[in-house]
Amino acid sequence: MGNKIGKKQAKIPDEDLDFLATKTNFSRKQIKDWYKAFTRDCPEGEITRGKFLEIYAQLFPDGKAKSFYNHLFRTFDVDNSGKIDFKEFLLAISITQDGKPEEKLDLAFRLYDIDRNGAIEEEEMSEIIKAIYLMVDDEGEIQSDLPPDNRARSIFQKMDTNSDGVLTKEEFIKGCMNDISLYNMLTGTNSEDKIENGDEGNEDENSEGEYSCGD
Ligand SMILES: [Ca+2]
Ligand SMILES: [Ca+2]
Repeated sequence: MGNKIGKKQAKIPDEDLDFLATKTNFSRKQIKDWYKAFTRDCPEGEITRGKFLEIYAQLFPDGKAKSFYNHLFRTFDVDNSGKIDFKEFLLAISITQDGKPEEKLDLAFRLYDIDRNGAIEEEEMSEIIKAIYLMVDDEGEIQSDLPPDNRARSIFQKMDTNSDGVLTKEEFIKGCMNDISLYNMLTGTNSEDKIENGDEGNEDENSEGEYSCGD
């Protein structure tokens, strides 16, 4: 405590508040509270890649999640500015905590489309699946004996319905919607009934600390 820096707490611009109130499931009061916490922890109003990775390094000190969180940073940094601003931050939280299946799939598509060309190439899928394997390796959460390259290839071929070697967003979404285990793996969803009951995902309400700028 006692770290007042004599600066008046910034107030969220009305247009950002309106935007987030429409685009997220948070109330205006919740958005203001998030903004307060965000600007307290990140006085510059943005999270840099370095800062983001620093936070996750504290949560996963063995470094195995680093590659995945590098990709996650890119996914959250919608405008590719190299920083996550408050709007990007809160949209990401809203989707990961309580997003509709379409929103989660949209986010997942961006995660896999590393070069942002609007399609997922097999190398991109392979790279992300490797990063996921590396991260969850020890927790025994991946029920597959296949090495990541083979797993990626088999998922990719299943989804690439016209076999042209790239996944369009449509193919990706269809492939996920037709296979609940794929959906869960590719969107990072644990619940088994997420597709049917997309509005019941309130279990992560206390994860604020994971996303803050740290201290
Ligand atoms: Ca940005
Ligand atoms: Ca791509």
